[in-house]
Amino acid sequence: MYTLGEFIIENRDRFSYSTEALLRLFSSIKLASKAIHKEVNKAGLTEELIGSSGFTNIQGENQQKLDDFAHRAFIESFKSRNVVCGIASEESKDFIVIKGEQENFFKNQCIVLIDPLDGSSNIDVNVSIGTIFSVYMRKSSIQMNLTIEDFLQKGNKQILAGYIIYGSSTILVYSIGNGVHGFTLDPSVGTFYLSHSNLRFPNAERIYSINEGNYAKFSNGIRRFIRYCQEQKDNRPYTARYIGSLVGDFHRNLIQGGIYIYPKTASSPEGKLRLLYECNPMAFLAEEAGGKASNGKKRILDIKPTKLHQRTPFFCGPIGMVTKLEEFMINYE
Ligand code: AHM
Ligand code: MG
Repeated sequence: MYTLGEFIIENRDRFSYSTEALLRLFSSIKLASKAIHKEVNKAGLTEELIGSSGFTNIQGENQQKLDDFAHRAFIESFKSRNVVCGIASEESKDFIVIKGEQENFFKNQCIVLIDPLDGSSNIDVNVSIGTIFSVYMRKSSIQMNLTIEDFLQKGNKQILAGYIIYGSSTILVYSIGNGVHGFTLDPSVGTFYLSHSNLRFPNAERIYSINEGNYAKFSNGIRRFIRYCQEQKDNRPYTARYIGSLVGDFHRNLIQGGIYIYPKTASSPEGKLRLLYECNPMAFLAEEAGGKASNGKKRILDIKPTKLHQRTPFFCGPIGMVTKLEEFMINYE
């Protein structure tokens, strides 16, 4: 019974910043995720938790009540721990500045990018949803105001990334650059325990995950890759699995061996998923787990962002599968 807190302290050596900062970050993340776990698990019981909040977010998407709850839970949790100076969230047009009580080198130096509740169209139907988070050190001097450039850093500058999946159990998966580790919440005591040590994509290539309903809108290269997935290989084609929740699809593919595919389409010419708080953290985890993440031409972690809510095509999974998909895109576009 190895708790997340104990694990962080014993495995902090790859975290080049302060252990205190790391513990404060996780204190915020654990608290908000437990509050969301509690709400998600009773969502079917009360009208106050399911359905639309009545607002539209910056993406033009209908905000769900739990999207709003999760956004506020994380903001409040980070605000009170003197470690974060700015947050950008899927649910907020602009970044949010947090003024620390005492600003010194390791306090209030972290920038958080977060999708508080991803896959929220699955809330009302009791299917897995998740939180995706990503942390950087601020670039600007602590004497200056935060600027947008503090948030528009390449993914390869992340110091911490992870997700929480609210599924048949609630699991927190993270990396600080020393592998990918998963912790399952025991709700009876409110503690995360180590359950998935050093997660790696298995050698098996088994699954492809894509919204195939968009087939007619895909490029030739993507269509050819889908047909390749459906061909017999070692007596069976790849299995298709897609639940429309990036965290859920990624988590399954990480454990069972599969590729997640969200290409650009005729109606989403830049892709659907957001680079900063969906793709970059997942790409960081994928690489730490021995996999690969690409926009079809370039490593996701090397893309220089230009906008907070920038979108990108996203292909992520075992190296062999992602490389094969890139070849199809080059050869058949
Ligand atoms: P969201 O942030 O509004 O929930 O959208 C992101 C989600 C991802 O979790 C998921 O993989 C994708 O959108 C599903 O999109 P689609 O319904 O077009 O397949
Ligand atoms: Mg999202």
